[in-house]
Amino acid sequence: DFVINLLKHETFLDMSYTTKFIDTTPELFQFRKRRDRATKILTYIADISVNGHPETAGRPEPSPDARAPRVPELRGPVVPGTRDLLEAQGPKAVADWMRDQKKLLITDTTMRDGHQSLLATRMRSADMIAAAPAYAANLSGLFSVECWGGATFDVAYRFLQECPWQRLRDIRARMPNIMTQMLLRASNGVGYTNYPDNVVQFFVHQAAKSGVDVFRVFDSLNWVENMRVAMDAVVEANKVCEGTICYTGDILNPDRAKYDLKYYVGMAKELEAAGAHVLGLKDMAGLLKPAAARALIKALKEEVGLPIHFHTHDTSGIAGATVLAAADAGVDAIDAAMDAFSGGTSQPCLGSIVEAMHHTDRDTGLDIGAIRHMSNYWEAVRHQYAAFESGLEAPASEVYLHEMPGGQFTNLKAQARSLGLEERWHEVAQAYADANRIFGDIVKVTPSSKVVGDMALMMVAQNLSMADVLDPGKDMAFPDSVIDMLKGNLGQPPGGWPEGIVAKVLKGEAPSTERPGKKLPAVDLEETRAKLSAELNGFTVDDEDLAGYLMYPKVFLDYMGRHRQYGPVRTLPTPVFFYGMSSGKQISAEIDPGKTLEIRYQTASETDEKGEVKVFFELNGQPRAVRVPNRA
Ligand code: BTN
Ligand code: 3PY
Ligand code: ZN
Repeated sequence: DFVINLLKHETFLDMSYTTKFIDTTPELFQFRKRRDRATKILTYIADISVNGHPETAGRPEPSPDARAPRVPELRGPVVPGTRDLLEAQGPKAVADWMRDQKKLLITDTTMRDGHQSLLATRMRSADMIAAAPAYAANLSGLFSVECWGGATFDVAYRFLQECPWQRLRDIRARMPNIMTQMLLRASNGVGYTNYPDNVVQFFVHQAAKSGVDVFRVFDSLNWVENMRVAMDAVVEANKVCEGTICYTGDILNPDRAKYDLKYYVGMAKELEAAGAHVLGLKDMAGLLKPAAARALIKALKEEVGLPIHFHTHDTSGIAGATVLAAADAGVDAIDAAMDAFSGGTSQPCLGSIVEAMHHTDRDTGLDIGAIRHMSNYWEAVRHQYAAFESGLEAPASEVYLHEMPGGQFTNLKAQARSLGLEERWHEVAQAYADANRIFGDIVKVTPSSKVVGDMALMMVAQNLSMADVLDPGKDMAFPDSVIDMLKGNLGQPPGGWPEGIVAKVLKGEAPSTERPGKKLPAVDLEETRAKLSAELNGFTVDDEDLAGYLMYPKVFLDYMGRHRQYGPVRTLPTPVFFYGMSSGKQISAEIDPGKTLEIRYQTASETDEKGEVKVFFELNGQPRAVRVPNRA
């Protein structure tokens, strides 16, 4: 056993071991605890089959006779697409091409914002990777496929027990002709707080290397100063830098003059000067109304030289009209989700937009049949995630009151539920609007939206009005996120923070008005890697792991711990991952290219005196049994 452990150890394999290796590598002696990956996966299946998955407990189940997802047939060879243009001629050529051609270009958001906004970000990599070849073969005319970043990064580690980087590499490899796209929160990376500049640079560099082509970079307060580090890193990597405006307020409403047409044109010019290849217009809550879109896109087209890429959410039910108005006004590209993942808090319907443009001068050129087939696949995939449906049943004009981003809506609702405030949801919506005004009317998008949400929940839970919160004589404890934001740690909003609330929350302490990254010391990457490796008993920490750890230290370590116990569970089919197996069921799991486990669930014993259940499988035709505790 010792020799086998030694020979298989990565340090040994890459010849980097020293004579101290045996002393410094205690896991070489852990023969009993080390189990092969097949046993780990069987243990996971057994555990879930006996105890259920904690994330789906008490939630609606998929219908037992739901159709299994079937990936559409490939309609022909993979022909060159936007990725080929980027690879051959670089990001400026992509931007020129966008402007020079007439089609309405489309980004498919199903694999990122679609499930982030409808299913609490719970879509697993396997369901995306399976679809990638059909995208490459049947939908090569898409501008890009948004499949990474935003909340998907930490949810992958935290709840899905899988590596987000591997997801990216796998999609990239199977979809070589279409640009991949990610959402990057500028200095907040894919996290909720500002990171040191060198961490942001390291992360962007690695994302580009692992397969991201288009980086949509935004700042949660629209502070361009705080976007430069991330934008520069994208430009440096020779990838498409989509410098992005977050849209809030209403340019047609004189009472919301803070965010008027002039404000947005000014910010667009700053982004152009900062080196953006494409101008992103991110309407994360779906507040841009059709008439306003017409005016805004027209002004931006006139005043800025960059192609424009518009993103919105359909919470109000009229996002389709807004997209059509934007198309009419000359927007270059828009975001939409495949039909089965569209509508509500998600993006508007991709197939319907393609149909609306058909036979017009902005025909998308996409094959509606291919879209239908792809959407049929996504429809069956969505059924498997019934546990994560939010239950928003109808369009809601209330979004113009609270202005919550589509990606936050369902989350905040769940948070409200867990605090026993579900019945008071409409009060939460009003409090969210009030909290926004308390902070001076800010852009609300991750992470600033989370701060506004925390404040709103506190107001409802403690029955505090806006006047109570603003009253300097009324003492109260504010959420940490509020204190942090008003200290200046997320940066500065246009016009700065209102003095009254800053004085009250910080109790006289002076806030910072500098760019947070300016005073955060650089992280020593190699020292961090070495410490992490030691903490993981000598595990070889590659750049992807290191970048993941730097974003989310605890989440990453917890993921690694579970990975040791359960193995590569990302290879399991989604129903098995969430619900386990039952007698007679058989599945395949490809744990390495060409190495497939054929797993058949036989039966489970009664719970024994130790409280354990013995679960019997057939693994590649051989009987295998594992014991798991019965926690049910
Ligand atoms: C998660 O933590 O939600 C995802 C990883 C899976 C954890 C497994 S599921 C079976 C066992 N029961 C638990 O409560 N945790 C582990
Ligand atoms: C994110 O940052 O995850 C978002 O989707 C913001 O809209
Ligand atoms: Zn969005």
